[in-house]
Amino acid sequence: MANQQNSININWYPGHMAKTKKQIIEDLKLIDIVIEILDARVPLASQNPDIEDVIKNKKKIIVLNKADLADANSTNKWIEYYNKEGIKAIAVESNTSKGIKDVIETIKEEYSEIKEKFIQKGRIGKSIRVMVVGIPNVGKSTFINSIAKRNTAKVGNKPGVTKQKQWIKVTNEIELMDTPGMLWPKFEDNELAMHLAFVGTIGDTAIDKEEIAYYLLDFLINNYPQRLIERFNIELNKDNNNQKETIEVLEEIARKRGALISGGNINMQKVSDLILNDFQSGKMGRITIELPR
Ligand SMILES: Nc1nc2c(ncn2[C@@H]2O[C@H](COP(=O)(O)OP(=O)(O)OP(=O)(O)O)[C@@H](O)[C@H]2O)c(=O)[nH]1
Ligand SMILES: [Mg+2]
Repeated sequence: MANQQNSININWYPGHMAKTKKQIIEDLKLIDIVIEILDARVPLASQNPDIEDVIKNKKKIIVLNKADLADANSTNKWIEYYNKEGIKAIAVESNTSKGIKDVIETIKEEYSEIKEKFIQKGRIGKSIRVMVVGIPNVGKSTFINSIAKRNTAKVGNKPGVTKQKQWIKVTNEIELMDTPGMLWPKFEDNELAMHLAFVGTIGDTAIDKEEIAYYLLDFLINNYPQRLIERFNIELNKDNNNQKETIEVLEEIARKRGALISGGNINMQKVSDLILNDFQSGKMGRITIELPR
């Protein structure tokens, strides 16, 4: 599917990017454990490739957030995959706090492994200091509010805004830096960029909405056909039993939902919005776009 996406070229304000990266590196000096938040539906696309470089020798825990929107089987496959790599990963629904307790337990477990080093440095009795990092829109602020049990981080914080650093007590042993490290996704891979567009992280200013909806529909036809059949009450096969073209399925959805313009033609914008909104709000059920490679 990547061949038609050569036009994707997204510029995430490089000035901000360098500044924020520098700030994160500076803040990390105070940190024991980094929590990297990924979107459970797109763990590859939502991972910033620079992260390893930035967090260097810190202990890392992966939170697969928005697990309520992802396919539970796929999320388990991801957790196994990360465990094999020696990284703890936890499925979390930050908006309902599901999985937050497991995160707290994991922080304690991970810390017990590095404790010895701190005892040697004379830092015994101090709190475990944690920082949250992730690309925009993965749910960093929602996660921080959930683990801190209060609304401390603004949901929808603007990038690059320097705030006074503040430590939030999570438990008697754990403190969290309230400034989440905002990293930017990389778009060297057009397929991954398209996946971020599916989940709404790259808006339609960067990629044409109709193109996003078309590729999403194509993905769903090939990977979750039953969900489409049920959600839109459509057939994916023609009378001769051959599979319909993606555009034919799009047209059928448009007709079923009345996304038409005068003369009975398809209202492409309306049907594209409809498909994207249904997917992003979870109305098609729990769907994962990427599996471990
Ligand atoms: N369904 C679902 N939605 C979530 C979850 N966590 C966060 N969200 C939603 O995702 C959107 C982005 O959440 P934020 O917490 O603002 O994300 P962020 O990473 O802080 O975003 P930036 O500050 O822009 O980098 C919001 O609409 C949240 O309500 C989750 O676990 N499940
Ligand atoms: Mg935020």
